[in-house]
Amino acid sequence: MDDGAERIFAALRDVSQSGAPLYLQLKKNIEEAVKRGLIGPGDALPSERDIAAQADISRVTVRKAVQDLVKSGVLVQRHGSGTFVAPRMERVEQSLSRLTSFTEDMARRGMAARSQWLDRGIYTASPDEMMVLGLSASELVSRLSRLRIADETPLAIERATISASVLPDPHEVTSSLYLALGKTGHRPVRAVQRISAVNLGEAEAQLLAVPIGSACLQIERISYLASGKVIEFTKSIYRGDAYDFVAELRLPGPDGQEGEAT
Ligand code: 16G
Repeated sequence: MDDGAERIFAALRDVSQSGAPLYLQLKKNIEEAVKRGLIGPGDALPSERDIAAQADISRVTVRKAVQDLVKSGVLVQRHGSGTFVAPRMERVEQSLSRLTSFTEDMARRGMAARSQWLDRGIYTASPDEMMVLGLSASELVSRLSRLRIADETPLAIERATISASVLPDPHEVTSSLYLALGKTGHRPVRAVQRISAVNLGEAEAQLLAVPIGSACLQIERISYLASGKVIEFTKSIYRGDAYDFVAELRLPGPDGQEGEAT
């Protein structure tokens, strides 16, 4: 047994029969072990069976404690490889002056970007989509909803809508929406972004692997072609503990126009 597992077991052994329900005691012990640094970010938790044997409690009790800790963001579960202490988030600094894609932003930072598809299909446009994209009631849209992941950490949920006349088959988008739009000459050249603060509900918190109610940034991006036509309407939720959006501000010139670059 390695050192890490030995230390964790030491912290788990004193789950006793007294007082609070056993799963709550185990949960508290694991939380304490993380807080005291006995197990650090990214460390693997021993298997359910080993914890149950060491603490002399049932596997159902262990599962309940672990599931609660996954829900509250202390632990993360990776299918097929086990349960780990949640990695400490390196904050991503994102400029608000460049129109880039998630894939490009992550590549620039040397991070591997991937997406988990939440929805991808053709729909009739909602009133909001009709208004923003300038469509009539009979027109269709391609909707693409993705959990955006960098280096295996979920960072954002993005729900993009593109007119179906521009993107008739949303399955043409594989890794990057902007790459797919660029192939048909529809990559946006300008965008307006609105950022507001919200607290996460249960479903979104689970997808982003953070506690329910966590602070996050809700972003609405409306992107334009050079012709001035709106091409993209995307509503996103970005993790508040992961992102800093940075804007450069300049003094206005004497005529109230934007100042010269220095
Ligand atoms: C960015 C954009 C999003 C765009 C996506 C395309 C924000 C808030 N959002 O994440 O509007 O759809 O990039 O990324 O910046 P992709 O080309 O990698 O699919």
